Amino acid sequence: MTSAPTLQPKFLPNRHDLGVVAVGFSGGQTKAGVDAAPMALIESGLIQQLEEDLEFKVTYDGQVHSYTDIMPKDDPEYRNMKRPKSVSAVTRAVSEQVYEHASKGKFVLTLGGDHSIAIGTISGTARAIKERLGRELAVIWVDAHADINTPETSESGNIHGMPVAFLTGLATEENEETFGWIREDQRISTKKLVYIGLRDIDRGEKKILREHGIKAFSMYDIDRHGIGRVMDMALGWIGSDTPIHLSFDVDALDPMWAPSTGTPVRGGLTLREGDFIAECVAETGSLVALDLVEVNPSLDVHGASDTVRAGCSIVRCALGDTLL
Ligand SMILES: [Mn+2]
Repeated sequence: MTSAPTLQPKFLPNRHDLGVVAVGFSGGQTKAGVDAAPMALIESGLIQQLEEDLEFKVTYDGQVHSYTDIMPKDDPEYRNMKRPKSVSAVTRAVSEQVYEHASKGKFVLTLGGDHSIAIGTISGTARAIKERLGRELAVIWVDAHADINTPETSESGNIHGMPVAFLTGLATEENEETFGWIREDQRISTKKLVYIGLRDIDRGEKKILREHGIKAFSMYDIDRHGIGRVMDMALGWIGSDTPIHLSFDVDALDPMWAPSTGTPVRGGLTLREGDFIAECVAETGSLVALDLVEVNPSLDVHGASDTVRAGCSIVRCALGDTLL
């Protein structure tokens, strides 16, 4: 049983206003099906639960965007990136969609899609928060992977492994058509970024994390300290006066709980640890935006409904649902 949260958000004028963006995009990686996630989440009743149980006033245009009209016909590999123009065009459009809600002071929920779309969501939130409040945005990235490869360090060339590099300016581009559209006010600082749940990091990424002193809590830290202590440390690092964007990759959960995802890695978060992370971030009152990405209902069809349910639960927890 769910009930409406009573907490007043610190950085949003009205706790009831929620903008939803449904991004049916899979071009940041090679497996089909992740574009069907928004519909699967919505069909399982997610938006209805947010409206009826959590008393949100939801602004949603009623469509899962596929961006076919802006997809370039010709999109060869460039700097080792696969489909660079497509991902750039889509994330640029997503950035505008998210900004549209965030600039009006709404909480923004984005349902993906693969994790490349976070280039759009976080750039949109960062820009709106800077304009509206003159503050920097913090990002909590919950994931099995760090997604911080530059085009040059990436082994696969899949852009869903690079969003954090573009968002922090570790990877840059001049050309508008290939992420050159990302401006300074749309970026985040490596000092305001915190990872939770990491367990599959590429060699180049390890070097980047170390060299830039990026705060990261791997599964080792969760085993050592417990998820409660890890959340205290993660939120302590960000501080209580900074708006937070939570980008939640469902592959952070152990495949036992969320098997239907493109790059599952064993040894992950339990279902409760995933919900607990979202609950703790919600309790701060600082959360202004949430992404839920990488649910792929076509992979491990037997586990698809479990994965969708886990995703819905994380969203409800981040939006203030509590057990009691
Ligand atoms: Mn990811």
